[in-house]
Amino acid sequence: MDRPLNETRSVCCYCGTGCGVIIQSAGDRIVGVRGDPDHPANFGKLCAKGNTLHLAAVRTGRATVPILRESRAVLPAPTSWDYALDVAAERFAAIIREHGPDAVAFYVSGQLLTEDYYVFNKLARALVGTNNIDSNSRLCMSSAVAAYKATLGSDAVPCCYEDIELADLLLIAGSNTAYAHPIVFRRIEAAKEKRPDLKIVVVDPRRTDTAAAADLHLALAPGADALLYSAMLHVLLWEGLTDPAFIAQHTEGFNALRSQLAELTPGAVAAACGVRAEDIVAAARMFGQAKAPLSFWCQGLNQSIHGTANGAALIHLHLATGKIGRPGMGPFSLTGQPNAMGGRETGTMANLLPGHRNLADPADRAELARLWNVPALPEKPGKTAIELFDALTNGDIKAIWIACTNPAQSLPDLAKVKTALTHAKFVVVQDAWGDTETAAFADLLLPAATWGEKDGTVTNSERRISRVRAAVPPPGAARADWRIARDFALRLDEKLGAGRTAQFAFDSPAEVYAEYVRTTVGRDLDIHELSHAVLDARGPTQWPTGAARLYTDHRFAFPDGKARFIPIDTQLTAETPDARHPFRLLTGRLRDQWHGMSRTGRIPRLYSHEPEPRIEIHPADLQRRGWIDGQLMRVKSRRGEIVLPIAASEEVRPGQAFVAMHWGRRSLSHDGVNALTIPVCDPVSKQPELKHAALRIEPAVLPWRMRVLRSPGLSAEAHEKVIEWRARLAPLLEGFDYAALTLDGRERPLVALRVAAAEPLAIERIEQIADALEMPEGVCLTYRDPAKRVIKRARIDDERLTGILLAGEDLAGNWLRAAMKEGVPIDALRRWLFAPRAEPPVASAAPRRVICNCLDVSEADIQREIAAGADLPALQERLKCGTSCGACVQEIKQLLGKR
Ligand SMILES: Nc1nc2c(c(=O)[nH]1)N[C@H]1C(S)=C(S)[C@@H](COP(=O)(O)OP(=O)(O)OC[C@H]3O[C@@H](n4cnc5c(=O)[nH]c(N)nc54)[C@H](O)[C@@H]3O)O[C@H]1N2
Ligand SMILES: Nc1nc2c(c(=O)[nH]1)N[C@H]1C(S)=C(S)[C@@H](COP(=O)(O)OP(=O)(O)OC[C@H]3O[C@@H](n4cnc5c(=O)[nH]c(N)nc54)[C@H](O)[C@@H]3O)O[C@H]1N2
Ligand code: SF4
Ligand SMILES: [Mo]
Repeated sequence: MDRPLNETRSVCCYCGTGCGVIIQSAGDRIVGVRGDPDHPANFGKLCAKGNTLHLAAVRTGRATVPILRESRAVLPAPTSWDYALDVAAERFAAIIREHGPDAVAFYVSGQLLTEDYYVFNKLARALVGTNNIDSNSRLCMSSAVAAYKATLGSDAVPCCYEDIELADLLLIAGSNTAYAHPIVFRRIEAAKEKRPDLKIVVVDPRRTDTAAAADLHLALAPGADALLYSAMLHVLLWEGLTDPAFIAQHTEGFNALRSQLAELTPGAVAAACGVRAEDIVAAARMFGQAKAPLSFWCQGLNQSIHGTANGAALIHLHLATGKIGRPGMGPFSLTGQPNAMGGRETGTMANLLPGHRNLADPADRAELARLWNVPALPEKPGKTAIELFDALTNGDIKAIWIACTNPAQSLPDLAKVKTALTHAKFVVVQDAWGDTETAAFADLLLPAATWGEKDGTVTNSERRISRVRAAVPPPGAARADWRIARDFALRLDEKLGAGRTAQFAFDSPAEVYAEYVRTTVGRDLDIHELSHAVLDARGPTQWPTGAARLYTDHRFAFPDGKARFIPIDTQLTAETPDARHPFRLLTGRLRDQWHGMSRTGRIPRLYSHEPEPRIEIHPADLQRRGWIDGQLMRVKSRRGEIVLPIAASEEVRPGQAFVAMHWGRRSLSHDGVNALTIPVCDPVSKQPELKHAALRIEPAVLPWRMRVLRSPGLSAEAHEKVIEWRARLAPLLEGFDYAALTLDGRERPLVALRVAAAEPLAIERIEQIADALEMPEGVCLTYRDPAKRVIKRARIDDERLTGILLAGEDLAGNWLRAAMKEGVPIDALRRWLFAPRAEPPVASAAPRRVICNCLDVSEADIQREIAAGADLPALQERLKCGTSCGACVQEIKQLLGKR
């Protein structure tokens, strides 16, 4: 009998949009999710990632017990929490005693809850006595933090989502909102539809879905943002579109900047910016003439060697025109992770302290020491992410505690990161999943509870604090992050004899929160009257309590109340392409995948929009060099080399190459794009330039091919089964010249492996893969051609094809994949199974690219209706595509545009 459904209000654990969700559970299982109609971030809408959250509630791959590797000579083995935490405390205490507190470090994450952050932060500073606590927000928001602090005096987003409806110009800079903040983008689309005179300017080197929706797209040269916005400001000045009274009354530093701007005319910078001078002038006029300009920015600006200047140059436009602090206007940094904001508020970065305090400020340190009831807090600056991993390599830091982030996939120059993790004396990894790239380096792997199992709070991009609630208990022995940090603190305190037990006497996340809010008293983010109970009663609330917008009186957060203009760095990128490395790499996100894919990578349907890893290059570059679509390429930077199939794309310009950040060691035989990226940072924000590098691209000669597909067909356990197969295959990718492991399908999910090699694979390796997929020779149809070294094998269950292995010749791979996903009866396929034919023998088996993921509508279906004369409403009526989350509407419009 079906158990009744419980419904629990919580928040989506992906992007900083912060959509409210309602989790549906039966017993201890999460079975569904829907948008929370009452949540002001999304009013019930969810994107494809949010809509499928419940499908990640699988067991395979979850970390469920602590796993300890007693020494590097022995294999890791399961252990108890008591023993695990004891060993961890002993190892940390020994290192602290011998080498001092700065010999250990904590590397945490924008995906932790506020309560988790607070305990980790207190543990590092008030117990260990080190400021070596940094967060993956260093890779993400730290340039935005630095830009806000340098210009407005505090790290506070002054705007709110409602401003989208009130703005008359949207300047979207270095943000692919359509993919990365889909529900914000829905709101932008709705505003534009309602008020077609709302102008949209997008600044992005690539013609993204976001750029395609713009009135003006400035496809700027990578790294040229600070230059571009400064040239726009030059035009504003020249054309009298600034507000001199506002500048005089409410700002400092304009005269110094003005002399720098004098030379930055549109004509002088157009070539470096890669855009026409007229377009710079047009964008400036649109900004200057707008009554309410609203600027969004994200990683295209932040992940740069001058990310701080990029953000500041954008904020300057608002300050020089006085267009800030009123409805519909202002500089709005979109937060990446669900609680990067909470990390900033609780001061969980090397240079910050809780309650928007600064480590460098002695008064701030003293005040916090008082609140924490400790004599003093450490003064020496802590190491930021990149520095921290360098210090592991050179031995300055010997032990690291990594929580809720996967640095062996997400940091730049991974060869270096892996050396660092190997050099470290003791690596603790606290993760919800046990099979991440970083977990492979763990001496101690601690199983963490995750979305749907945790209780606490998060803050979204518009400073809105929401309650996160548990719907089910965590699996096995997994525990909430705040609790793991607390339990470790108590044990470490014992080993160090520090006498700080009272400081960690929290019994619930509500208690942690109660203490945290006391650190905000009198600060710009004062929320001292909030508590879990108050938030439960009031619902999602903005800080400072209830304020929709900041700086409405035009008093900024510097002591004199005046905002600042700062000097602008106009270098483009750390690395400039040259004859040896002529291509410019750009990196970024896909619509339906999240970071290292530890969650989305287990959901077959989320692969359908971008089925496989690839490097996108402009068709003109392919033509010029005689490369063909799909060909495997060696992609090299000064730091590493990877192999990827090439894909022609008009989204990039000639000379550019785009690779998504998501594909790592569990999807590929190599580390993915961060094998190539450069660990050079912005000098102020210390954020690395993850977006850019110079590349060399050349054909990879790997003529031997293998394709393996396996599906459990239709069954209740089908999903769990494919991810189990995927988990068995992932460790086997190591050592292939090229291998890509992906999922696909919906009702009939499948796992797909593609291999390319210089030489035919040894038969034992082929058998190893077949065994992992339960396809040994005995249960399969087999075909062999020893002369050509071809082996083919098919598994058939219930009159359907459930497995196929094509080694040595894989022409039929595509249509067999389609046939398998659709469950085409084997009789229609049998005589073609082992035939080398690229075309499907049956019509329904054509490869299918899905555009609308919610309602499973393919590009072919849409093209067919378009050919029959359908417009957007007709498509939505007939196929229902784009009527659920709406993320594909932009792409459908592009297909309509090509008609
Ligand atoms: N689907 C999905 N959504 C996500 C995430 C995810 O993994 N998947 N992650 C979340 C997180 S943590 C973050 S930080 C955000 C990131 O959100 P975004 O920053 O919007 O996403 P990205 O694709 O990383 O980069 C945005 C754009 O910057 C452009 N760009 C590259 N170089 C430059 C440049 O020099 N100047 C300008 N102006 N633009 C440039 C790229 O072409 C890209 O289109 O997304 C969040 N949302
Ligand atoms: N080339 C390139 N590299 C990039 C970027 C880029 O644009 N280009 N973007 C950068 C940016 S902006 C970001 S934010 C980073 C993201 O990089 P990461 O932080 O490495 O990304 P995730 O894969 O989200 O890692 C989160 C980890 O936490 C685990 N986890 C999930 N929920 C929980 C939980 O509740 N508790 C615990 N303890 N663990 C949990 C997940 O399994 C996963 O392993 O990548 C950066 N790297
Ligand atoms: S936009 Fe999508 S990924 Fe972001 S919070 Fe909302 S549902 Fe989650
Ligand atoms: Mo991020």
